Amino acid sequence: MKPAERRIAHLDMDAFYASVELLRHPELRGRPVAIGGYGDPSRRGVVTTANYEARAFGVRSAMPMRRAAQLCPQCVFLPVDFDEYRRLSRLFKRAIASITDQIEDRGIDEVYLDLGAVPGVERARGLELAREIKRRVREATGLSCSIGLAPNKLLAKIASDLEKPDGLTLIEPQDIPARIWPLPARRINGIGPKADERLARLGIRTIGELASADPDLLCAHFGQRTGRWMHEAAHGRDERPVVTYSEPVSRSRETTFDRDLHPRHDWHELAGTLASLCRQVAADLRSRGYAGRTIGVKLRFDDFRIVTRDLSIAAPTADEREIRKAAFECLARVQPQRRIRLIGVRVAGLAPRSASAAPRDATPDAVKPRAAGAGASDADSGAGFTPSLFD
Ligand code: TTP
Ligand code: MG
Ligand code: MG
Repeated sequence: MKPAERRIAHLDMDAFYASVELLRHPELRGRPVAIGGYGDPSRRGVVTTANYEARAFGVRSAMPMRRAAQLCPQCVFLPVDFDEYRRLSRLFKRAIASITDQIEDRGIDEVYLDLGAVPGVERARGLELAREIKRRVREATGLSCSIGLAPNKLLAKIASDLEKPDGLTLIEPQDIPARIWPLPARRINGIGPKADERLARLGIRTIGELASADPDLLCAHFGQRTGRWMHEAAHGRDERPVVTYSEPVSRSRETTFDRDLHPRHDWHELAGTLASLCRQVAADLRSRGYAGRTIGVKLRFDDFRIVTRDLSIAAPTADEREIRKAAFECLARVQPQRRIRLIGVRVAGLAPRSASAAPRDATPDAVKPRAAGAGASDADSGAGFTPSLFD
């Protein structure tokens, strides 16, 4: 099929963690709400997300909680509850799976769908089907989402963000000049802050400016591959297929301490936290049916410097004790010169566990566990999932 004929949707839940919290705290509806850390802005941690009421005050993902409280003193802060977000994530993906199995899982709150072969897609250029998907998601979860419809993933992803929350946006090739070109270059998934800055230095700020830039200039600055890709992307061209299955790369958990810990004097607290993170990662792996060979530890010091150490063991494991043993070996290889602000554990080199050890709650085929939780590596989400991902 020619790319122009495809009908791709990108679906992204609205203010996901915050909306899930509002399901069980309906009394907070209409008030500004931010989710992060312990839910206490006087303690440390960053905002994972905020509802749209809080965003109106400038509260944003990845902002220190304290800063959020300054911007919006009446904001209600709630702690993160990944298990609950994962549960709702499974629910909304299952609701979509009742319509199509052509689902690419892109993280806890978003998916790409290839709607090309779904009955009814021809009606209203796919809008009717997209409305039905939104209806089913809401029915299954009580939550709203935004959908972008386009001939490819690149445009669908940009489109889903254009009318948030509860948006539904169709972008056809002829809409590109009017709707895509005025947007900042950063809206292209894959152009991060660094590339954006380098583009700005070339005088390129919008996607339209990128589209009209000389491809040779782009190649000279960013290399052949990236330069050519930027040129194509700015013209809304993208032929990547919807990939319905992929394995997770790693699982990780990390936590920021309330106060910076002294590596010797606060050893008990440090070791206790590391052990608890190992327990969480092990449980996470087991519930998803994965085991990993490479176990790593990450420390962030009070000067924000990060060190990581990892080691690989002979066979993949999801065993808490084995993970803990390796994690403490990694920790012993760090010579901390400063106080410790954050500690994290990661298990990588994942493989599905043997059939005998398979999880009871296997996810439906179309929604394999990849990136279905916090901390999954997910370059496409653009989210970073800072609270639980190694950078
Ligand atoms: P997003 O889809 O980026 O954001 P969102 O769903 O909260 O809001 P929007 O309506 O703009 O889509 O991320 C999904 C969830 O991932 C979000 O609810 C919380 C989490 N997250 C983090 O933990 N850290 C981050 O830096 C970001 C951006 C998101
Ligand atoms: Mg979202
Ligand atoms: Mg998202």
